[in-house]
Amino acid sequence: MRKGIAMILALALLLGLTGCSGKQETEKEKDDSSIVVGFSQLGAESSWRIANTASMEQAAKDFGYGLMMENANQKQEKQIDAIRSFIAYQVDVIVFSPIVETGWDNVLKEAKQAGIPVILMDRMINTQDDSLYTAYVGADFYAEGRRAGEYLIRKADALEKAQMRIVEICGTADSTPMRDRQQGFMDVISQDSRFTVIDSVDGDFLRSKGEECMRDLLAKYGSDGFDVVYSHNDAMTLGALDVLEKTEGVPKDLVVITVDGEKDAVDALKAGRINCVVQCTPNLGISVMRLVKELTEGRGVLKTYSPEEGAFTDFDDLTDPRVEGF
Ligand code: GYE
Repeated sequence: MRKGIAMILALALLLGLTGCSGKQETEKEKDDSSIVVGFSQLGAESSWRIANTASMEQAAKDFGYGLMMENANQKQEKQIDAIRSFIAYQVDVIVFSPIVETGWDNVLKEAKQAGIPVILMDRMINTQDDSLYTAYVGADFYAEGRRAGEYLIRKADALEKAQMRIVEICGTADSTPMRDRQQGFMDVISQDSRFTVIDSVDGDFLRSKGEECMRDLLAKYGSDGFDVVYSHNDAMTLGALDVLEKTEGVPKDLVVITVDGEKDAVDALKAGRINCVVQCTPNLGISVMRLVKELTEGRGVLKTYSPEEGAFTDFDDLTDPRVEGF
């Protein structure tokens, strides 16, 4: 009899325990998987962007979060629509990569009224009201521009050039990386009388536009009309190189400076087709999801988070295995 009672108790305990731990597990799973992040990606214009999207998807998976992703194909209106749909869906956190800096206040006020925190990923916005976003995760583009300028000074010294004419192929107008990569670069080189930017053209971060810009620049200035190409991303640089390398009379020591660090650009650096690759990492997913976690757990977050970055140049030992692209 006592044995029977003991067995029943043991069984009850066992069931209770399994029941209990089973319940805890489902609750934990539900906790994570019930968090939904609305992510408005701006487009698919470059390898950088594609790697960035993949990083967000992977990180959401790793954290067990649901990811509602909308790709805006380079259209601000589409991003605004996506953000509105995330608000209607009552996602836990909105993440977006603003294609341009201006024009977000209204939709972000709606998000704020709905009590949904907003993380700006990759690019910044221009607003008088900083309370419209909770945090920014992305590169310090101004520092990237400065790195490009500092490289150029070192290169001009090494080549013993008295004058260098620069053409600049810019990223999307009114976007943070375009503005700050330009500003950082100018702040460094404008102190030095050897350098003149003879033209700045809009390449919209697209490879096809990079090609087009280079064709126009060559037509306008001739094949030996400039000494430096400073291009705001690898996609445009690779497009420009396609044209340059088919053109007769381009000086052998033309200096090519690019930003991002995708594999094709780093390979082109190793092959001597590019001189300097300023790095910009697309792998922001983990940092973003960490912030989502902190926010959904009610913890405060830092307003700005920028990853450590550097540059690969033709002054480096390019056989070092750490010299690799994404
Ligand atoms: O450099 C470019 C992309 O915003 C940092 O956008 C990003 C830029 C990147 O299209 O390749």
